[in-house]
Amino acid sequence: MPDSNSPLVAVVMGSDSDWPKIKSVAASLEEFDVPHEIRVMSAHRTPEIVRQYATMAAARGIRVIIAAAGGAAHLAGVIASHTTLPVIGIPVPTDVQGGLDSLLSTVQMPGDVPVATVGVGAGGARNAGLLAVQILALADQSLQEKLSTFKQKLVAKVNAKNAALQEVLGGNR
Ligand code: RP5
Repeated sequence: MPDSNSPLVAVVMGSDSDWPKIKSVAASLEEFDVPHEIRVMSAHRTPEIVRQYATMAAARGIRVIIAAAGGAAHLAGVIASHTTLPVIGIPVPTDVQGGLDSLLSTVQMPGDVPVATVGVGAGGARNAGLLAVQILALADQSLQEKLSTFKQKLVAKVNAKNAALQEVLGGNR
């Protein structure tokens, strides 16, 4: 039986080489105090581990799975094939046009097996964490309140940037 400290979000990636490119996913989960676990597993190199992990995740109390992979990026799709949990895919940047290979192989899922794919790179990884928080917030009032505060801070942040730019422009634009 999962306890209150049990991870609600699983972050998995195809290789440890992905971690430096996607670690902003963990920062966004930590910002909202969402318990999570982080694992390396590969759809191609450890297919049986991936199958078992995806199959057991819901019973372990996981509510959202975030899967990052690069190149022939099949990890998110394979996980989605083994679970009814929502799966968010992070395409990891590569040398092929910045990660276009990862993006297309993550996003172009066949009908019936959805993977909510975010953008390539650090912004996408951050959004994956935030999207997981938003999914959890549907059934968690305190997370909803934290998200409202987060949105208000965004407005204040952009307003401050606008004010700073107006200073630089000297009121001439
Ligand atoms: C993918 O292959 C991984 O997600 C990684 O992006 C890529 C390369 O892996 P390594 O060769 O660096 O282990 O499965």
